[in-house]
Amino acid sequence: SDSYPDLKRDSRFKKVTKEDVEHFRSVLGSSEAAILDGVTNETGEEDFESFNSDWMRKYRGQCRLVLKPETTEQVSKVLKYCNEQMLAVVPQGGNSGLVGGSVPVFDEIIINLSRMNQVRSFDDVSGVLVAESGVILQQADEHVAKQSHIFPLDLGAKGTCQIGANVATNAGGLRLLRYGSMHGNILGLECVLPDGTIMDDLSKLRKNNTGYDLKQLFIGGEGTIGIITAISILCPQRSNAVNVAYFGLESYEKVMEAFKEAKKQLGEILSAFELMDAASQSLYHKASGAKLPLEAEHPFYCLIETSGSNTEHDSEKLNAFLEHVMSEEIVSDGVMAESETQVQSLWACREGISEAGQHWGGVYKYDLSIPLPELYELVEDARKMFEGNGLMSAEDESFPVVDVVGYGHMGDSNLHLNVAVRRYDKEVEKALEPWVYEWVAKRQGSISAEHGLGIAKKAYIGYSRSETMIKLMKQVKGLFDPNGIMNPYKYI
Ligand code: FAD
Ligand code: 2HG
Ligand code: ZN
Repeated sequence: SDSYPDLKRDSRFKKVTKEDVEHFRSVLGSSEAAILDGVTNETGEEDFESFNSDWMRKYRGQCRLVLKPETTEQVSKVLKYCNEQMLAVVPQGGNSGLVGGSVPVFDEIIINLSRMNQVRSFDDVSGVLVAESGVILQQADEHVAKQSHIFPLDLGAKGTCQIGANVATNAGGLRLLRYGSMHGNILGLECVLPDGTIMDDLSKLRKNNTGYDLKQLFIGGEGTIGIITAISILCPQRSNAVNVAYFGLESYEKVMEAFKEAKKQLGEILSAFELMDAASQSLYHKASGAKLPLEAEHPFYCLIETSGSNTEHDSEKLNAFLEHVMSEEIVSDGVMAESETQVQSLWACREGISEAGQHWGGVYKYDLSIPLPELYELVEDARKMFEGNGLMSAEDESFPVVDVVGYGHMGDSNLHLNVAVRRYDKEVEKALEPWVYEWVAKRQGSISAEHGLGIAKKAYIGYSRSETMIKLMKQVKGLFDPNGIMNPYKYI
């Protein structure tokens, strides 16, 4: 593949033939909704573009066959055949992943889950939702909202990403601080193994200590050991009192103090604590044209959300907190949303940064776990590095890097470092990698907090996992997928 000069197609994998396509038609039917076929007919490259190319337009495969099963049985038949025929596959959800994991590297068959989009059941007493993998995150949330519940995950790509893929990536998002990770909220999974076996573990139980918890291997497995076809997930009660505030602060030390105070004073109602630096807000402003909430510029901003069951009780707490952080000069300025529209526009200042990153042409994205006291130093060090090596200029277009921005899920010690560039550039890549990973490893952080490894970070897993751990992972991979057909060339 042109995109991957260092990789070679694995010759053990068969190339898709006419007979294979015939077989898939016999399983899935011949409708265009079920099969996008460029093997036996003239379907043009452009029809494959949205499947072959990732959200950042950074990774591109050359698949000529997209299969869209509608049932678990179909997934099972398709995988069993692929496994017998040595046809490599890539599971694909909404294709919003940020590490190149959801697109093929060469000619792997894409198994796209978007047609498996039925809610199977929702119980408003226990809060357990059972739904198929292809349900869009936002639709899952709207479904349970009708019965006063909330999906325990929220992220900027909610309009396109799918819940099965959210599990496959162990997505973190904006409210992990409150609701915890997929590893805790998933009660059961239905998965199809490469040999076609349907692993029906769609438990609705909160507690079930009966041996190894195998479903956990699929959570964050990034489609390398099987395909998740349905999930069972615990949805909490939806809070009827939601407040959002946006603050400007003078230093990162003050942000840490504000976080401490928020935990102390808002405790059980705190549902998000997000960090944005000045550069991230100015980039968001430039890219979207939206007005920023505060008049003056501050070096840092944070967004705090509270969700509780009693409006009066929450307001009292929030007011006490605001008074405290203002009078102690922990925050310099702030606004509180007074309508649903304002809630949305404050959140947009945070959620919109990811897309704004590409405003100048391209972006290098790093998603890191770093101990809180050192979290922002990485952004400062990256800026110094680019100033020192002469690769960065805000004005001069002959320099590749425009700006370095930092933001993220402060409440989870998760920094997003985005390097906005005018074009993708080898010099910039050489300066950043492995520099970023070494920086993070030195502080016992993680080189991927929530986006996964995919292909983007595959060479760097050793910065966060020991040789023993990697060896065990490879053994697990070999056990579930002895032929290696599941999402090959990626991290494992
Ligand atoms: P895809 O991108 O299609 O797939 C992701 C991976 O999962 C691939 O490796 C794929 O092979 C595998 N996969 C997909 N479906 C299945 C399945 N059914 N079974 C097995 N494997 C499967 N991520 C966060 O964690 N937190 C955030 O806050 C966040 N915000 C984002 C904001 C924006 C604007 C964007 C573009 C992305 C963001 N992401 C975030 C990353 C991304 O949205 C998540 O990783 C999401 O979970 C991917 O869902 P998807 O349906 O797009 O999956
Ligand atoms: C977010 O929190 C996402 O906005 C995306 O995880 C981060 O684009 C990024 O780097
Ligand atoms: Zn994030």
